[in-house]
Amino acid sequence: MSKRPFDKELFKRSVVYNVKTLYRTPIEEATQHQIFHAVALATKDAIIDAWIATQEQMKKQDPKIVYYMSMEFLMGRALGNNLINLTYYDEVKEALEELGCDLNVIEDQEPDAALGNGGLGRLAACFLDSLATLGYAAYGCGIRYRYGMFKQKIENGYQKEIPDDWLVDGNPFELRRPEYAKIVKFGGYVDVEVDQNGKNHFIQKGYQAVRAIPCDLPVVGYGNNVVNTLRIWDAEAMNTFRLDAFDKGDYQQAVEEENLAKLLVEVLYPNDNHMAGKELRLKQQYFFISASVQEAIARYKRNHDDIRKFYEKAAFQLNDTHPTVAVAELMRILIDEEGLEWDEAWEVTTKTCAYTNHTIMAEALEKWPIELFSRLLPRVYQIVEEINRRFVLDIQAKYPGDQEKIRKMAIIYDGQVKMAHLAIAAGHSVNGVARLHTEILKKQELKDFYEMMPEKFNNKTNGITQRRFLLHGNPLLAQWVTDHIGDEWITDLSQISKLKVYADDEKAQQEFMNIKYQNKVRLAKYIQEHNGVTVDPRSIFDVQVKRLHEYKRQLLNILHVMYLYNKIKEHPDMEFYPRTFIFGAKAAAGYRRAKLTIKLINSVADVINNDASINGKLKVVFIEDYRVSNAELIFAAADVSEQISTASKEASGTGNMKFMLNGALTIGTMDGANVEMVEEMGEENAFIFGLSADEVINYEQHGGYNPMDIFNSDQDIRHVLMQLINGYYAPQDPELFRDLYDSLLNTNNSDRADTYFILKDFRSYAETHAKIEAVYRDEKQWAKKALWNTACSGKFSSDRTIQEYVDDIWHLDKMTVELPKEDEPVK
Ligand code: B1N
Repeated sequence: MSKRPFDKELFKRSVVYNVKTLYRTPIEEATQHQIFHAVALATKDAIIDAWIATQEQMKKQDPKIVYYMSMEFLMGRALGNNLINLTYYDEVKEALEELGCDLNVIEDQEPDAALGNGGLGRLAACFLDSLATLGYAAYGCGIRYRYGMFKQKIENGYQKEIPDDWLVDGNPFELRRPEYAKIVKFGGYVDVEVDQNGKNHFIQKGYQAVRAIPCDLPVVGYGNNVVNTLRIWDAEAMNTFRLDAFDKGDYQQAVEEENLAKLLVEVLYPNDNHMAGKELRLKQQYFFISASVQEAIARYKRNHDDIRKFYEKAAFQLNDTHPTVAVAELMRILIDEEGLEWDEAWEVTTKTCAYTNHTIMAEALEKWPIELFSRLLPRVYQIVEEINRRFVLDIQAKYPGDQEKIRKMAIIYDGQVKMAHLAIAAGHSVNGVARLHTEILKKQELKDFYEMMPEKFNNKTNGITQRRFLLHGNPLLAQWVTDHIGDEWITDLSQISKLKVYADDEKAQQEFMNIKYQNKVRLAKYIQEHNGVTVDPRSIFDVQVKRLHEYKRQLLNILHVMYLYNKIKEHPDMEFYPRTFIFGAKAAAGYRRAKLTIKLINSVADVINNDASINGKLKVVFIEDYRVSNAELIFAAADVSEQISTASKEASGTGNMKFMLNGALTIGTMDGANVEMVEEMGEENAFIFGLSADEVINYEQHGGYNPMDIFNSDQDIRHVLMQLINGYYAPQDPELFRDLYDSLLNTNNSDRADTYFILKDFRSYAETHAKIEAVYRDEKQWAKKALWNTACSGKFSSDRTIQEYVDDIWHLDKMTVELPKEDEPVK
């Protein structure tokens, strides 16, 4: 592969020129923000030839393309990542230094592209990185939300949501492509017209329409000239000319369509693992899916005649059920517009579509009322009805007379359209995201489907990109790794196991922990600047960063901190290794209990951080606005990674892998991908505690757990719980945390008390934390385990995950992209 040498002088000239033309300013007087835009444009120039060359290669080679369909892409910042993958990062850093600029400061000017909530959206972003790096042709298909995930401010300990106006200053990497606009229709009714041959044609009439405009973002592969595309759709009104007061009917319609277009792409729903069931959400889903499916078909038809072979050149991966309307939309286009018979269309659809399940949480299951679904998507609904009718026939053929099976498996039942059932019936593959999760799907949640169609089910354990989460996020460790084993780990993380020989090497251990220390200093500085809290980088950095959800059990963590504080107060002279507990989490705006947990963490932090009597042994920090960009700093600086979900509830987790890669030790339950991490590193190199998934499921199904027994018998726990309702952390309002107390002990609502087994797991958690302290005191032992964790993280690259998707589900062809010689003009 030919790589173009980096032309430093050209790049510098380009930055200076961009500052001048964009802002009419000499670089010496430009703000850091202006320089960011200038550098981003210069970087886009460096990308563009490879982007074009990739498209050329696709035309020439005609590879099969995967369309990764997702409501969320949590990309984070692009500049640093693009420079890393162009392999120009160090050179650009140097070039900018010569211009008197610091690349880190410039990177900090870029707003995160936060078009996602948490793990599901970030996974999509990691997958795009891996697809480009492995040389597979891929489109990410999503929505260009005007406002992404809200910004979080903490005021008086409470979360406040601020709109994320990420596009105010424009997006320098974006390419708007109105020439590929598509029209998407909502509502109205379906007319049947019979042609001369007696064939029925179904025509949607009286609808509202919007224009979908693709906005393309480059996805740069690592050092291979491949640049794929993240295509996010913006919405525009069809026809503003119709805003013509003379024609009353049209005027009304035009205003409504204008409002619809604006509203459709206004904002990302800020719920993780939860379905709000709002009409606008279904509209968003159909909007980007219809546009994406139309585009995929248009692209295919540009150089193929036989639409019956569409699946040979396209794969649709549905990122959870959110894009599932794609199966019906594909059927609609194949039948109504391409003229296929039902059976032909069905074969194409099933061979094209595949579904990934990301959760078993009941509240996340997508179900739409028939009334809403059929009103919004009348023709698509007819098709879903027919898919359901045929699927129910299949069930009956397989299980004659078994009404129960139909009740449990039908796509339409009880007045609702069940999107997971649709996705399973209409795709050729159903996968979970970690081995344990897939087994739970097969044995519990999707048991009936597994029994009927076992061949569809498979596992694809999640992964993360080492390019963002080590090479970019932890440059010191990345360099150290390269110094010891070479740089192949950047594109083949299995190589990182070569570090294992250094686990017992004292020099290596010291260097490793020294890098950790420097990263802790970097994070301490960030915390000082952003929180005004001083933390000691020599203390144990114990970190839980992820969305706030009851099943993730941030409450267990903070209750344990309260317990430790009580111990220190009771025994001021006891041995205690200084610890800093770091939290970062956004709560869904409407999730009251989650927001109250944030308030509790901050209230506990206030009391503990201001108690001079404990000599700084304990600190608690809540990092405001946890997001991809500050996550990179946090993972690099962690000693301990908290992965403490109620076993069976966390489908996989991916933060767990980012910590492991960066040499943090995990305290966790046997849940999600933790199970496979422990398999790689060995149980003696992690801190595992708590109920197993089987035990949790057993309690859920057969009862037998009463948190009151623990409350009555364990006085430390009782002490901590009483502090939730006696004003210890809220003297002005002793009742403030009553709801959290009730959630653990009272069965006054439909839920069992302590739904997430926090009290049940508390003792085991506290004992395991005591072990952490003991091991940390032994510096060599800790260093060895930390280094070992990094060395064992090879499996958890998203490169490995993507290769498995390719081998088992998508069957894509690899591309090699050569750039034209520098003096050759690019087409
Ligand atoms: O998907 C991640 C997993 O690693 C996590 O364990 C899992 O919790 C997460 C509805 C979701 N599952 N479901 C969602 C997000 C948004 C929404 O509106 C559900 N997120 C996950 C990647 O596999």
